[in-house]
Amino acid sequence: MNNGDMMSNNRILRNWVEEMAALCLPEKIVWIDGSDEQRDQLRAEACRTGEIIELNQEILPGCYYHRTDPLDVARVEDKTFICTRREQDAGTNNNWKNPEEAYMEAANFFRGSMRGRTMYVIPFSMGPVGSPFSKIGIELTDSIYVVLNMLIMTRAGREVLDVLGSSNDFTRCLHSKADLDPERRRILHFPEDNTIWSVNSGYGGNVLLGKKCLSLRIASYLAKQEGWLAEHMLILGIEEPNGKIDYVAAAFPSACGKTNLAMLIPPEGLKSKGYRIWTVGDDIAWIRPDTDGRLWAINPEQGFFGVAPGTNLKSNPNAVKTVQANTIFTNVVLGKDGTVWWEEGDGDAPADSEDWLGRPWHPGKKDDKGKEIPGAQPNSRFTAPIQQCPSASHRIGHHHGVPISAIIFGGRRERLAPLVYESLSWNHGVYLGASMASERTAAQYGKQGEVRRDPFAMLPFCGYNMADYFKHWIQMGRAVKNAPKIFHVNWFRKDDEGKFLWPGFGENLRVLEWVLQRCRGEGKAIESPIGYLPTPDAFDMTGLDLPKGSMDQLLDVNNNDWKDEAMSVETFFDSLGPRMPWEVRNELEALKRRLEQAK
Ligand code: GTP
Ligand code: SPV
Ligand code: MN
Repeated sequence: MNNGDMMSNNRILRNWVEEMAALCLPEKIVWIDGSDEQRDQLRAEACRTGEIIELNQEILPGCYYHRTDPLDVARVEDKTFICTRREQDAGTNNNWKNPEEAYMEAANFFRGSMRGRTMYVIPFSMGPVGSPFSKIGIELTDSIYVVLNMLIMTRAGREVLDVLGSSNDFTRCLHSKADLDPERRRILHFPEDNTIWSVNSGYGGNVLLGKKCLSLRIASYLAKQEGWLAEHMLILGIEEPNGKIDYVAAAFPSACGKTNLAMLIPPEGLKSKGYRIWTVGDDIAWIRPDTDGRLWAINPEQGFFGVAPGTNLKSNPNAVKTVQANTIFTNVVLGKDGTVWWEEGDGDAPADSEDWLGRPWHPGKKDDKGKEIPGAQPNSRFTAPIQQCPSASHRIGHHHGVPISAIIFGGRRERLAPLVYESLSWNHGVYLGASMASERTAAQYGKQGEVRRDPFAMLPFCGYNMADYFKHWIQMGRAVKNAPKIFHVNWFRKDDEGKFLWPGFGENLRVLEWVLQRCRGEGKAIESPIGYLPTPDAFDMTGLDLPKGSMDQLLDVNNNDWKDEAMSVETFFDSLGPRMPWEVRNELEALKRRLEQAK
């Protein structure tokens, strides 16, 4: 069976689907049309096979549950490759494979991998269908879970094929779960062929190929050539009492607060000023210079794939409201009553439940060594439509996106980085992005808590040489007349007892308020060696009492620590190879000089 005849007469597309089917040998091929009927059929079929579990439809209408393989719970950076003809084009930031060798090896893993299964053909648009900002991809997959997620995360179905017409301009995305063998797992990108191959995984970023693979790795490569930016950034609008909305874009590494900031609720003390927050995106921004000399951004996605643990009515009420319907929950606790739960969620865990591994579980359950067993996998997630978010912006579907007033970089730093500071210039702002670092979280494999450099939060996502990417950012600054100001934030600084100094979440609006003041040429600041720092009285603290001395600690810049930091940044820049742009090096030298002078 193949319903392709009814869907598209694009010969190039049809031939490619046939060719990939000849490799993977599915029993049948089904094209995804985007209809509710087809989605309902797929849900029913996946429930029959146990691929997903229907949740309590009275409490959670349209919601389903999925468990991944226990060894398949996050992106796999060591199995992710950029396959360019020349190794230096991938850069030291990427694992590299020769394209021919990569295709050949993976073809062995794909050969016959869909035997007895269905191959689904998902036509999807990243960005509003038909917008000049948007890109089309076609994902072939043997996973209904992937299809159902892609239907939430992207605009998928027949209308995308109508826009594609007979064109060759689409990203070829091939995915097979195969047998989920971690050793034979490969996430391969061929930017020179506009192609992605992913095999032996069934988890999020590895397999929802429109997300990190297309919208960041492939898109960043295209953006460099076409003169725009594909970034790991949230986009949010801040509406002021006078009705004016300013939009900011912010890059934080995985699991460092993008989803939370994107849908923050103004804290009590600031509410009376009449602020409203509008969510445009929580993970990815495509940014283009426009004729007005400003940068404009769209969110290419139309859903959230958000971290579940820690999401509750206090930390992120908008997220809690978003996931009440039409949501897929992955690797959380499953109650016998068909509800879900996760660590630091709302209320008590269901008394009778199973953990993410399917074992009987109750809160406080301990292992042999007396250690508490978490019920939800730390990187467990929800997939939910952005339109269900109470703060969803009415501009999400706009073909032209929103104008960006400020760009913010940030990371998870227990020490060193102050709550917020402002760059001295665009190039200095590029330096702030280039020198970003953060403590590792559950979204990555590897030792958690360890500080690693993660420039622009793009280390795992830049589809080409990072040094060339820095240069591209420098050039973008020259290309726009009214470039946004660039800031750095750190919500995660701790005191000597290891407690967070800043309450974070909704309170972060106080910092954003200062950021916007600075963009208008207002806001109190002093010049420090690392950039403009707010004065301790610069924030509106109505309704928030910080312990005495906290603000000083939050804004402290320790010269010796920063000198060490500069040395560590230098080592990192050296590791990126000979293409490091002189402008970024220059910013590092200037920082060292300023630190020296300040003593
Ligand atoms: P990805 O989806 O992996 O790209 O992550 P993300 O950047 O969207 O991270 P998310 O907003 O899901 O936050 C991840 C974790 O950071 C959660 O455990 C949050 O509770 C925590 N977090 C978010 N914002 C803050 C904050 O302002 N302060 C503190 N202390 N923790 C925060
Ligand atoms: C991230 O890790 O930055 C995510 C989750 O947003 S995933 O889609 O799995 O990459
Ligand atoms: Mn992310």
